[in-house]
Amino acid sequence: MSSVFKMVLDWLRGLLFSKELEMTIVGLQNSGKTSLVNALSNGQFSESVVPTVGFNVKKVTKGKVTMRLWDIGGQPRFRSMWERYCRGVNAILFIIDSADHEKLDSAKEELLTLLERPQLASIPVLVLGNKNDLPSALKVADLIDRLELAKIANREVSCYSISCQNQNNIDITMNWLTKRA
Ligand SMILES: Nc1nc2c(ncn2[C@@H]2O[C@H](COP(=O)(O)OP(=O)(O)OP(=O)(O)O)[C@@H](O)[C@H]2O)c(=O)[nH]1
Ligand SMILES: [Mg+2]
Repeated sequence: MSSVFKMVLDWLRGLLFSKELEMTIVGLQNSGKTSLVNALSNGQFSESVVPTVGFNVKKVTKGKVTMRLWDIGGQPRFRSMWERYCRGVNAILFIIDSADHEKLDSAKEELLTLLERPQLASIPVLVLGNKNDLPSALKVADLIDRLELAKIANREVSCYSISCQNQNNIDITMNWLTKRA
């Protein structure tokens, strides 16, 4: 009897305290969006991830918080979908390959264009400079400068330097996400 009571209590507790969040991950192709989902969900890394066609969605639970992570393809043909999948979410994650200097301007342009969309006003944004295990990766302060993140007004913007390959700063990324609850 007491175990049934405990089950009911746990169920009620779950109903009262659990939170569900929706997050969308965007960024240019090859930046590491799918790798980030893997790093957050099971800590696994692969060098041969298949490029995302369309989108994937994965549920990740941390404590009382369940996050539904929308991982959208980054190739040009999928970018027109980004805005639609970012509407109404608790946070937008924008991933950048911080070691791919040639693509930084293009990444910045895509980020600013997305954030100009009125439908996405005031949604918090986390910019992640991925691949910091590579020697040519930009430091976080340089990334903030280069992307002119300080100029973004009227929304919360954070920026971390991470590596999905060696799990660097995946813990603080997870903390940032769960704090949206
Ligand atoms: N060195 C290094 N390579 C990484 C890291 N994260 C991802 N990669 C590699 O970068 C490549 C692209 O990773 P994906 O996760 O498929 O990138 P994506 O942003 O999902 O790409 P699309 O689905 O095409 O938009 C893969 O070869 C990964 O192994 C990292 O932290 N360090
Ligand atoms: Mg992908």
